[in-house]
Amino acid sequence: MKVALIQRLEDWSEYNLDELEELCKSVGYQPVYKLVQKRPVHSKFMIGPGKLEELRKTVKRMNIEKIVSENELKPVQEYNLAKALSIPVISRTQLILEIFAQRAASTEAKLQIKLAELQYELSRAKEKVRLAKKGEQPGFHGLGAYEADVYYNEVFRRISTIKEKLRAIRLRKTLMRKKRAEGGFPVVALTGYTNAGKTTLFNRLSGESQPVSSQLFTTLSTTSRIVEFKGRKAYLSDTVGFIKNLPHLLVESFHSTLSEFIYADLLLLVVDVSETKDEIETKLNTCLNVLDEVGVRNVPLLVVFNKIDRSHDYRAKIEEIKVEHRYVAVSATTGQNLDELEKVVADMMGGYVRLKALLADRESTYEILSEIRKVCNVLKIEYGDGSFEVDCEAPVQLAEKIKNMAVNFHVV
Ligand SMILES: Nc1nc2c(ncn2[C@@H]2O[C@H](COP(=O)(O)OP(=O)(O)OP(=O)(O)O)[C@@H](O)[C@H]2O)c(=O)[nH]1
Ligand SMILES: [Mg+2]
Repeated sequence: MKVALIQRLEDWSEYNLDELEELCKSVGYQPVYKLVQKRPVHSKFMIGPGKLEELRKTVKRMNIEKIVSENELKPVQEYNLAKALSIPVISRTQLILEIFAQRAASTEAKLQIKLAELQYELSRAKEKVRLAKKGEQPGFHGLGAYEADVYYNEVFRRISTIKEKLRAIRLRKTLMRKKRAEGGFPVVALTGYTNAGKTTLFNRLSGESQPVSSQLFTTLSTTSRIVEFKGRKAYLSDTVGFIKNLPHLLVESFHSTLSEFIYADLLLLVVDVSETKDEIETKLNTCLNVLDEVGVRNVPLLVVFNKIDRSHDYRAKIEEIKVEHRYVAVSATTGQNLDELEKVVADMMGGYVRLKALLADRESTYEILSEIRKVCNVLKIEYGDGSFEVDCEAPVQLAEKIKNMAVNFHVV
């Protein structure tokens, strides 16, 4: 489907149609025309009437079937534009919702999208109802004034139902998280801007083959695998990425996915270092801000500059950005510097203690020895004089268990 992109700029706003173009391609649209106008908002059409006329002619000439606006549109502006151009008009928010709706696979992701869509609808329903009552926008969705009220209430009721279902899923997830914590492995979470290479890195480290692509928002739901970092096992998880100006209602609906990071022992914030310095900086800050917004504040964070194979001057760019966090620079595709990454992750992820213990040769000892072999980074297990000498790095919970059984125990 051929689409035209429009953006109205204020003095303070930034041109963003290149990213909008990528988003359009992600949903399968073919952007064929871009219109940018610097002017104050026009109450009826958002853009000025002159530009609108220009756009109308272009739409006809190029057989454009849809308009995508970088700016948020009021219902009345959306209505007037669509009427003047005789094709549908959507905003960046709706476009992102379309991508998510197209890709959502898990029940939770589907419910979250439905919730975001309904909340978007609700935020606009009030104005639509008002317009319908005033007779200014007669019969939107084919509804009269009375039906408009009914419609508003119906949206509201459906939102409550979905929230209820999501609560149930979240409860189940909390229980699963608890169980996992009892397993004792630290949780390492991949995060970062969409398309930074999170899944490529996840696949590299875990030996998985989750879908990867240059389209935005390839990953929408979370995957976790046990991965070893220099002998230390951890749950590594990969999830949905960030984007600037993420519609607030999407932040809200995805709150549960993003807030999982609160429970992580370490965050790997993946950044595409092959882009321009300004781009890198904006995206890095966007991610840090969203993390802060969803309440992730006290989790250790490692910045992973990715795609160094595509940038010869990445060192200079990193230098200029002045990153406040510890960082490593890697290529998930070629594997360059991943060894260093693994070392730093093992060092930063916490949750492990190095211990030496002496375990008497009893029936119960064999059970714990097999657990140690499975879970710990074993440096030495030796038998002599009726007991086992153990030197290992163990998750804290297991270390506690070993301590309770040991004849002799100390943390190194
Ligand atoms: N050259 C190069 N390309 C990479 C590297 N890592 C990832 N890519 C490419 O970057 C694109 C995005 O990779 P993904 O792993 O899907 O990125 P993501 O962060 O998971 O993206 P979303 O799930 O869409 O948010 C793909 O085309 C990858 O092949 C790298 O180290 N070098
Ligand atoms: Mg991904």
